[in-house]
Amino acid sequence: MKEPPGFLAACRRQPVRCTPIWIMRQAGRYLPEYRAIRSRIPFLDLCKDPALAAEVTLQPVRLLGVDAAILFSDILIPLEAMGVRLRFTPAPLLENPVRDRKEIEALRIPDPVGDLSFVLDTIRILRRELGGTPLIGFCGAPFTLACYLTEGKGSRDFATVKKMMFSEPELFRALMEKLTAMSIAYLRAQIEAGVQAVQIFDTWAGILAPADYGEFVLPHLRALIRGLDRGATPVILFIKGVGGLLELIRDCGADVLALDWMVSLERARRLLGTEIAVQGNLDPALLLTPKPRIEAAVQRILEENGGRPGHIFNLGHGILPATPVDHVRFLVETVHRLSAAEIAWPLTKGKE
Ligand code: 1CP
Repeated sequence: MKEPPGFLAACRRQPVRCTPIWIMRQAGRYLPEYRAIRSRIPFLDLCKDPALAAEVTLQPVRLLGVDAAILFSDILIPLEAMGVRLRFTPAPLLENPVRDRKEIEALRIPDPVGDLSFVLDTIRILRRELGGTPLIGFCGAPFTLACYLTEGKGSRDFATVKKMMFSEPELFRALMEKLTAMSIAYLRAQIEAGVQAVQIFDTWAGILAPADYGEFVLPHLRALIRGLDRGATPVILFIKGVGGLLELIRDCGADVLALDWMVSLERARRLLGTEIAVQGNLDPALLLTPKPRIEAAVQRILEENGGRPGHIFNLGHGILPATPVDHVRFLVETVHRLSAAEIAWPLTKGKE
């Protein structure tokens, strides 16, 4: 589709001509082209139709000029293959939540090639269609999947999983180990099918105290990343509310840490050191504001990064459905323009 824009180079902390950008939830309801397809087909059916899933994955690449595509699917999709009855309304609803030993033991570990072939077929179509634009695969992290599995739906505090974690740690561990094994097989299959980076969404891990995160969750995340046997494929980790976990997370094995807007890029960089790249971290609500406000926010984030290699621009969480498409296009163009000027400046200066 176009020149390799430096997304993979930035994941590896190599120098780039300008800061690459993609957007969490970049395919979705704010795009009229997505809504047109969704009006004809339920969400789950869309995820299972490789031609259509590939089409909605490509929409933001074509319409916005982002520097990477993310596979169109959902973190909860593999849970269905584990035996969970799943519905989207569009919020997810799990009809048979998993809360006791019998229910955990009944969860099966899917064979991605047999049970999730529609995901792998979508990846193969996309690699043909995308040309030089890299494709990101993904999965939910074991803790975030456990949140939905035990609660049966979204929640503000996910008290069910916390209660299990604190009062029945052996049971919780059995669940986490099963989800880790499933995620390793699933991401390995995605990499084999052609994704060029993977993002692990541990969206809800930020609701834990750092000590509890370190004791109950981090060992499983490390095992997942270690188990990928991924060669050069970069791993990005996203946690909403990661600011309190930075020191714990820096050695988890991920190549890139995705940051939300509640932590400054400058502080995160200081605490993380130079061995890990960062992604982020615009507040998605800023895309609802006039363009000069968006431009100023981009400038501030680039300044906070201070020209360090290994920065991928993104939002701090998913794009809001009310976002004007024109503002997203402006964001992509602004990140490219301002970062190119900033990166070129020291290079030119050095030559004088
Ligand atoms: O009506 C519709 O079209 C369904 C809305 C929708 C969409 C577009 C859902 C239901 N999921 C998705 C796609 C999706 N979900 C993608 C691929 C698209 C892209 O990024 O461009 C990805 C990567 C996800 C990941 C996902 N799903 C996460 C982790 C990321 C995050 O935002 O924190 C989570 C927590 C989910 C669960 C989920 N699925 C759908 C919804 C509305 C939710 C959130 C539920 C909640 O608030 O708890």
